[in-house]
Amino acid sequence: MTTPAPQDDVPATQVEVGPPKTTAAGVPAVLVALNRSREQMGVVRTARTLTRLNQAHGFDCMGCAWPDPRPGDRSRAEFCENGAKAVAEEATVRRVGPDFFAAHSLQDLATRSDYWLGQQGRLTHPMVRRDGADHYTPISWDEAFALVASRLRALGSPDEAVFYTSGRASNEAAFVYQLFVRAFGTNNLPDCSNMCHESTSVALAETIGIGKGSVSLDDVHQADLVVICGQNPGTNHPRMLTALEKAKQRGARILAVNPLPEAGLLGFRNPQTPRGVSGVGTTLADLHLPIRTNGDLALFQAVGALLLDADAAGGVLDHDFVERHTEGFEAWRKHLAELDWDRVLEATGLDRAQIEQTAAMFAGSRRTVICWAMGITQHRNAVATIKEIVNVALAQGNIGKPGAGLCPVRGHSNVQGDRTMGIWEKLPTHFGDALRDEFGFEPPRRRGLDVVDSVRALRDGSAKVFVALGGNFAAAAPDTPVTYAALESADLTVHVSTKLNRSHVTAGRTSLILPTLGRTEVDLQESGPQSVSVEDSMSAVHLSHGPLDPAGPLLRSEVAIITGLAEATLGSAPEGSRIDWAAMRADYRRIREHIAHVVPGCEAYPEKVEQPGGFVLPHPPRDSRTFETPDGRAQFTVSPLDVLRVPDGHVLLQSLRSHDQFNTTVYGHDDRYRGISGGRDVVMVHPDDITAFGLEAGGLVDLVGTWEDGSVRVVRGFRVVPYDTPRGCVAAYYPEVNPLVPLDSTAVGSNCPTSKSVVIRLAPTASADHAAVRAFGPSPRPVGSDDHHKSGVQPHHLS
Ligand SMILES: Nc1nc2c(c(=O)[nH]1)N[C@H]1C(S)=C(S)[C@@H](COP(=O)(O)OP(=O)(O)OC[C@H]3O[C@@H](n4cnc5c(=O)[nH]c(N)nc54)[C@H](O)[C@@H]3O)O[C@H]1N2
Ligand SMILES: Nc1nc2c(c(=O)[nH]1)N[C@H]1C(S)=C(S)[C@@H](COP(=O)(O)OP(=O)(O)OC[C@H]3O[C@@H](n4cnc5c(=O)[nH]c(N)nc54)[C@H](O)[C@@H]3O)O[C@H]1N2
Ligand SMILES: [Mo]
Repeated sequence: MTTPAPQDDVPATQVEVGPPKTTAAGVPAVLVALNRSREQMGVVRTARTLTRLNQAHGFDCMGCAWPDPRPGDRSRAEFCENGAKAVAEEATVRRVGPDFFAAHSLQDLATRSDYWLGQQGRLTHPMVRRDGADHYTPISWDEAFALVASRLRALGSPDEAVFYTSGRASNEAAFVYQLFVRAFGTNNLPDCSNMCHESTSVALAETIGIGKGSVSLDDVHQADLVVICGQNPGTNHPRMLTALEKAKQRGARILAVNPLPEAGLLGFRNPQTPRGVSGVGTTLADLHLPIRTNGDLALFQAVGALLLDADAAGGVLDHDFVERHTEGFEAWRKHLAELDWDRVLEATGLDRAQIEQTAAMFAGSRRTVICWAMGITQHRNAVATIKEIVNVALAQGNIGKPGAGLCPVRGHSNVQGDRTMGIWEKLPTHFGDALRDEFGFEPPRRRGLDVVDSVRALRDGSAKVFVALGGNFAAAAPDTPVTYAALESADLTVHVSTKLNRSHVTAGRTSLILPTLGRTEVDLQESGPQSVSVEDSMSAVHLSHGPLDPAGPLLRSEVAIITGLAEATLGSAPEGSRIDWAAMRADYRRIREHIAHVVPGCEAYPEKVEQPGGFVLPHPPRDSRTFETPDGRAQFTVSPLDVLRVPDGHVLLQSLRSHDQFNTTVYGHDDRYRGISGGRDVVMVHPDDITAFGLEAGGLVDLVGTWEDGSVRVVRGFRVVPYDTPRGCVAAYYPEVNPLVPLDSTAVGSNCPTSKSVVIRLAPTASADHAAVRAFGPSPRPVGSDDHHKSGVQPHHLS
């Protein structure tokens, strides 16, 4: 049976709406950060923690993957409001131990909101839910390891187990995890990347021969033009604003491509400069294109076409680069010569003048950096869109030179490192060979399951065990009721976690919670305190050392837990192999030595990573304009232009992050920059659409998703907020609307769920008839949450 719907326990406050902000950060950001830190940690712990955040001898922020400046260039407070919140969540003094689980049955926990679960504090004891029991009860580490081992060994095939990773895991943890999983015999290594930048990895590998961005922080500072597409840096990568401010002060122009006028794109008050503190901000975007959701493929084709036209007079494209380093230019040129402008305007919702102005900005720049994030990657046409971005960059030679390049901005602080370390359902041949040579076993070569395929396999019973190294699979994955049911049908679920979350209460028949150290904590092993290494969005790798005492005496590090599971499952030295789990656990340098032998670009890894500030991994296009594609050239590609049309009466929903959350961890109920506070069950709609659909600002609506196979999905009781979003495009928060994202709706080529383009309609909530709505399927929306939302939405004017 599927877990009942969680109750939304937001206090009975009203959702309040004020004008959205036009600048990000400033002093309020610092105050919010310090208050949140003091609430969770107290004054002393706050000081100890925040002064070590992102410093050369401190720990790496577990917030986003934006890079740190070089050691000498760092400020004394090298963190942001949201980094401080992330730290406070982990370094909190609140605790969840056996008493807590004795007091709360699974049934009870399942009715709590994600916010409530997260606010209970750090997990302190290994806990087990025995076959079908009502409660989690304590279990010893040895018994927990033995239990997992016996279930894994009893499977008909190693492919009946799935091993998920979230992007906070360190390089050392990720490396031993993939080693364990492959020594066990499967490549079922789905990770959060599959829902995040997978489209980027696929598109870039195909076109430039490596799935990572090609810029350094200096390149951003030195650019003539920085383009920011489908990204909300003010909330999700606040330290990026400092880099943008620097670029701006050197004369760069900034182009923001986003359906929403996000505060962090428009302006920035740097709280670390006297100017910013006194309220003087830097205007960031010179041009904001309020693009229709999903219109970016068309936009970049149009920009390409205009650049080709303008180049007729010479000087716009870099023909020398194109000739020396690329393939496919002619086909691309021919394709764009036939561009259908009517469809471009329909897809983008922009007018031709706006697109011409955009193309002129590209044409006038010798050094362009193009940044993107989830607004680009989570669409059906995401891979094609990113390839089109690459076309435009290649045509102007904007790769492998100072001040220019491709800049996918990663999410989780070590998501890029985890992939470098081999967390991937597709094992590259050279990586498999290197594992074999280093450790003396033959790894499986079959392709494993990604996130979407893992949900299917669990749902269909072909996978029976689910292990997660961090993250919150239940809440992060699409099609919530399907995902819940998939996890609950597993024979065993195992979660290596720091905090309680939805995945623990959508438990398999037997379920384990294994509490682990976070990055803020001292990790003491046999050889002494350990550090771990992480890779940021710009391929810089460095060490991180936690300063705080662990949240409890029983906690174990991720490396200790994984090696413990591996020993119990495979024996201390798996037959015929040269794997020494105990030695790696005792001294993580041993893991780094293996990394040096196995992972490309990591020669002399232990030494290089110990240098102050670490080192930067090789990136052939960035370093030497070398493209490791089959023909050794960067590839222009041709993608058909597509227009996402929605049926009459429908709108396109994007699911995004509020300013007060980290993915599925909800910090609070305020989205300060967007002027929305007191609740998260809101849907942002253009005022004319509110009128056109006969709705009321502040009224309650159900979001009803319709998918091409005829299935219908519903979440209920969302408050309508008038917002400056393009007509026909609405926005609501993730994970609340994940039930609307169909499991089968994924990006072509990357299988990334289409979380930014979901076709829905808005239906006024019929307060009486909950049963009828719920008949569409188990919805995780609370029944009766309507009373939490009194009216009180004041429409605000569009800028
Ligand atoms: N504080 C905080 N920091 C975080 C996170 C967090 O939750 N909280 N999450 C981390 C993770 S894992 C990630 S992946 C990143 C996410 O960072 P972002 O990608 O910035 O996150 P989203 O909130 O999903 O925002 C997507 C942006 O894309 C825009 N958008 C939506 N659809 C389209 C479209 O079709 N075209 C264009 N051009 N724009 C579009 C939206 O309006 C929004 O501004 O942040 C990381 N950092
Ligand atoms: N609709 C919709 N769905 C989305 C998205 C979207 O934009 N819209 N975004 C997608 C994206 S970009 C991503 S990255 C995924 C995120 O998916 P996940 O990475 O799976 O989710 P998180 O919310 O980041 O995971 C939070 C949990 O991680 C655990 N944790 C925190 N720190 C540590 C640690 O140091 N070690 C361990 N072992 N555990 C730790 C805590 O228990 C916490 O509850 O969601 C995806 N889902
Ligand atoms: Mo992400």
